Amino acid sequence: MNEYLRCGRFRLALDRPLVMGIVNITPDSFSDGGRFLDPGAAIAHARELIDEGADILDLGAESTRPGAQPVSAAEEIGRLAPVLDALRDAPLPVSVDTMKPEVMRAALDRGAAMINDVGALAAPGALDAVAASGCGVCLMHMQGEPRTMQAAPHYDDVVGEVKAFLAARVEACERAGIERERIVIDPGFGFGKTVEHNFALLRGLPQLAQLGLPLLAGWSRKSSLGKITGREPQQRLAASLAAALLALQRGARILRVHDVRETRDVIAVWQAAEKR
Ligand code: HH2
Repeated sequence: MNEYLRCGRFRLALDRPLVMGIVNITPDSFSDGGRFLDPGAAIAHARELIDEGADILDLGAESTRPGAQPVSAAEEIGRLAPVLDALRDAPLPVSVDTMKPEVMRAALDRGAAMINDVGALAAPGALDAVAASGCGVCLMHMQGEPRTMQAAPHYDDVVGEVKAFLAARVEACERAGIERERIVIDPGFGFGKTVEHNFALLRGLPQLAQLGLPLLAGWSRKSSLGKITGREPQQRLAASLAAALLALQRGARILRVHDVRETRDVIAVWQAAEKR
């Protein structure tokens, strides 16, 4: 694996796990919808996550929760723009969680250093939008699309299929001129997956790590954790931290989370145990 991840003007060392803090500028995200739709609230939350020790911020302006309704590119850009402008000189890379090439280009023009695409740059023009800049990119696996993905997810071999998909998308990136040192891969916990699929993928992280790229894990407050604990999204912190630790132990190198400070403590314990 590369020793660092290149995200625009940033180079993030990969010798210790990184925390990606989530800022959802949406009315309908599954765990914090509406809390940060106002730009001032989103900017304040972003600054709080930086103070808590985030290594990357991930701004999302369209919810991808199961059943979410799509948002237009103009609406997404309108939500992102004031927050990106306020974070232009932030001391860390700002990522934008979007599937739309138009939004990617607008975000990169406004200083975003990374694109996080739950569609793995499959939309026409997405590979080119990312290739044209020096930004980092997260390629995530999803079966289906958010509106319907949890209806009846099916795999014969979930780990093998997700691994083959990610390998193919990495190859497509490289063909388009996106260097490996800019790429992160993510199995997409909760995206067209049952509870069993998600835990099979958690156990299978070492196989995905064989692709030789940094692995991102996004378990924070997800519904599989709700199903096994019986808790609502706001009460899933302990379960999220347990999942984060299990993901670290199996090779995840970037944790995408709502609760940055608490996740940093998990990493500190893991590092002490691993002597890293
Ligand atoms: N999960 C969510 C959104 N984006 N991106 C990556 N790479 N990996 C993930 O696991 C992932 C993601 C869903 O979480 P959240 O942003 O909190 O919710 P919503 O999509 O409802 O805004």
